Amino acid sequence: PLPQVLDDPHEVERSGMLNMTKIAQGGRKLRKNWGPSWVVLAGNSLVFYREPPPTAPCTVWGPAGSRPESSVDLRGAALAHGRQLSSRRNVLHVSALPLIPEAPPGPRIRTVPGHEFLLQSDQEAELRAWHCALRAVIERLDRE
Ligand code: I3S
Repeated sequence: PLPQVLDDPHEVERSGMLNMTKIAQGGRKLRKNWGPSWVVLAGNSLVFYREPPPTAPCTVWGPAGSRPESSVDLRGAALAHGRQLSSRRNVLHVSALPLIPEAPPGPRIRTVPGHEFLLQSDQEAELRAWHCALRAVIERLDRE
């Protein structure tokens, strides 16, 4: 059967399995808890699911009807290397506000306490591709 794409106007720009840990929530530091996550980049959102969709092609959202574990708005998000924050290799540090669908568009303040995640892959090329894709989206949103 064809994978069911969730009802969303945005096209998925990138999706895949990454190791992920949230390190702060609402500006409050959290204890690390690394685990695999199905990560979806679409529109202005970065969405994390506990599980990939059943057929796991590279262009769909999480399992149909499943709730994301977390999602953030990439408008005003910050991206940095995570090497100071982890002993793992190929780590990316993402800071962003939680996604609020009703939030009005417009510039965000970068220092608002938000969520912070570390994303990691043992494959350097994979993490680099995520870094490029996220940077491109954040830069595009900054110009909007
Ligand atoms: O930044 P930290 O505290 O060195 O992160 C490590 C710890 O969270 C550790 O768990 P404990 O909470 O039981 O100490 C994790 O198992 C490690 O993976 C964390 O470090 P890395 O370097 O893997 O991000």
